[in-house]
Amino acid sequence: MALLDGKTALITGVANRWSIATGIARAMHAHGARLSFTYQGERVKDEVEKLAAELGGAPSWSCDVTSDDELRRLNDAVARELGRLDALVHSIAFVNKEDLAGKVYDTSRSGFSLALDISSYSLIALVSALKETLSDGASIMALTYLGSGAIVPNYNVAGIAKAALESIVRYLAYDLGERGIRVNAISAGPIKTASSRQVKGFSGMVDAVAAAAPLKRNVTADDIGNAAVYLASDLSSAVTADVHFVDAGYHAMGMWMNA
Ligand code: 0WD
Repeated sequence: MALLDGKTALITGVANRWSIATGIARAMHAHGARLSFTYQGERVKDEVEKLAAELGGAPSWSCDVTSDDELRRLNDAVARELGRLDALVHSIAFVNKEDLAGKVYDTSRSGFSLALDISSYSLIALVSALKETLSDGASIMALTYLGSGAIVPNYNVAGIAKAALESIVRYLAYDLGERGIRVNAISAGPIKTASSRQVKGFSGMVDAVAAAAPLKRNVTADDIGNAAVYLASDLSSAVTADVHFVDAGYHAMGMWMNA
């Protein structure tokens, strides 16, 4: 069943084929959505254009979320090419590598600002730029992680940025609710990607989740893609301001034993 027939979607944060955004794009395409992409500069342009060509010849545009000019141009391009936007996927984060190890109290002022600008404020910036092009009833989703509300060693300022992001999701859901626009977060379990590998000890986190989670496995970008289809579709028509865990149930564990 194609759940997204007739819907348009803009997907941010594809860096390569392992990106969570790539799994989301594939699932949305399989469900009939008309896709479009942004990429962060020339470094990832080719990868994104290759994926866009595979998924229905989707248009893609350069958009560094720290640039208000690029965000403005993005809205013009989306309005011109797609007319209106029914789904927006925020799958962007950045933290200096030295801030993904050691002590949070060693985080520099500039490292903190950069992390929160790119990983949290960017959702506000994107929504602000695209608000006229988002259709009434559209669905917005952002990728988050358990480290927002609980201590995950070495996740550090990335967790602080995710706490801000989840709060932004709730306030945007309130602001946009009068237009029937829904805003949610997907809290994904750990997946090996270019970004996550920057977290010190990440492989150990992946192994710990598979051992402890109720489903006894890790999640994949395809698992996240399926949840994203649900959130973009009319099946989730009354779901907003929520953090939806797609982590094989790991978030619900209070204690586990090796027995
Ligand atoms: O375990 C994981 N991989 C999890 C990731 C668990 C739970 C949540 N997440 C989140 C991340 O925090 C992020 O919000 O999912 C989102 C996507 O992350 P990903 O798929 O794990 O990582 P990756 O494939 O690296 O994509 C993130 C991309 C960047 O990739 P690179 O590797 O090039 O830094 O975010 C984009 C960029 O493409 N990005 C930007 N886009 C626009 N403007 C910017 C920017 N300034 N900075 C980074």
